[in-house]
Amino acid sequence: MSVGNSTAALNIPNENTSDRYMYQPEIETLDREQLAKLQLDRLKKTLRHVYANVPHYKKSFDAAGVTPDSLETLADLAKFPFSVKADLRDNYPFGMFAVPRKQVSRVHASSGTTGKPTVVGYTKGDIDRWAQLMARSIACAGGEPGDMLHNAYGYGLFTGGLGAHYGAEKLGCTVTPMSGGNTEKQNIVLNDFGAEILCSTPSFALNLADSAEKQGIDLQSGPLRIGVFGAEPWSEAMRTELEQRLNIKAMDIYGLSEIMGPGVAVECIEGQSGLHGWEDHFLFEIIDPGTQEPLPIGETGELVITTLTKEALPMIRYRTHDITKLTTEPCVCGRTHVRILRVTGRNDDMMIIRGVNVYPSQIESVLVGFPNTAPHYQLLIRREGIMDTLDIEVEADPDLRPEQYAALAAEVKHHIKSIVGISCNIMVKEYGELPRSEGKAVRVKDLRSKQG
Ligand code: DLL
Repeated sequence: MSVGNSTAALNIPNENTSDRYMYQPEIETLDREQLAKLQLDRLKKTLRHVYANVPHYKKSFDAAGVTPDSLETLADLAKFPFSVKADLRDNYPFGMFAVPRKQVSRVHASSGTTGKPTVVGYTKGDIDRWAQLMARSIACAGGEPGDMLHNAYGYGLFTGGLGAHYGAEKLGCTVTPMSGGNTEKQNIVLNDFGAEILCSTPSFALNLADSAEKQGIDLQSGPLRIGVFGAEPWSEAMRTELEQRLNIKAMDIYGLSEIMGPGVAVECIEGQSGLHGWEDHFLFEIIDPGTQEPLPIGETGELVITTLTKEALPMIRYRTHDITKLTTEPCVCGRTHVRILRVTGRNDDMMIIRGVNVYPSQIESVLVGFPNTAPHYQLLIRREGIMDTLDIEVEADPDLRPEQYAALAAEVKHHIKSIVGISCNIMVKEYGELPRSEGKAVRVKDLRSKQG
């Protein structure tokens, strides 16, 4: 690993990058052919590792008629079976681990909505590589050694808190391990400690911005300069809102516990246009979720990820259910790693309203920044006969009078119809009436099952 911050040390052709920091420049700018060679080598090792050590993979490879030797090129990966969240549940808690439990130095878990959690594990080496990737991600998002970093991702079984924490320390930041919740106290600490970077979900960052105004804390003119926001879908409209409200650059970071946690992909501060997926550690594919066939670069579909360096919990062709597309177009920052465009949502979060497919983030793009509304909303799905209906609760600006709500509702309804293409009912709420996010926001309330 080498760390450099001069153009000469980085050897990056793009002048825009001359004054900024890259954590592992020699890897981040590796030529794509060499990157593919590295991936092939690591993929072969990973396939051998899982086939020898995880009964689930032995069984599923055998059933598909493949062995690790069936892979000669990266394209051969398409012959291998997918893995899904249910595989982790079926092998609960540690059955998917590829090393003896005693070699696992940490576990995390995602709570899920029902039943048992999904458990993930890391060897000491996995933890170290994760910290490196998070350090790389924070640097890519514009963070630098010495920065004061306020970490409001939840600590505990959720990967956000500890994942960001280890990475930030590795980069050389000063970390405040706040975890989620306690909005007012967070603002006091954020302000008094002079945080320069805020790590949180975008919805919680908005909650902090709102609360700061009420507390009389001026975050706008403080040293805060970057937000590293992820763990939930968010829109460009929300980015603009957060950038203006906090006077920062708001950067998108992506990850999932099954693959590692935060730091699988992140936007670069130079481009803010798609998240660099760290291809020396992960292999990204896009598939058609219906036919399950791989799609060419540039087409929209479901993101599938294979880990290339994980020891405790390698995942082969893991179906994320996240919908996005990839691009290998050169990026202004000089990094060569593939960019994953903003994840619009999960295909299991997609709503079908009177036959039209819609993601919550599409609705968010209309609501956030809409004149006279506050950027707080909730979507309620109900069933009328065989039709699903959507009610949108959105808050009015604090200075709007209740007699103006009906006109606002009509206006929002019209815009949702013309931009997203669905008919819905708009319920304008008073400012502060809707619940505020303490971590991952709950945007959709599905009331269909309760209706019987
Ligand atoms: O949310 C890990 C994480 C922590 C990522 C902190 C970024 C920052 P899980 O709880 O397992 O892990 O949830 C993973 O959250 O499959 C996506 O559906 C969603 N998600 C995560 N990041 C983004 C993002 C963490 N930037 C699931 N945009 C993923 C959209 C995201 N969705």
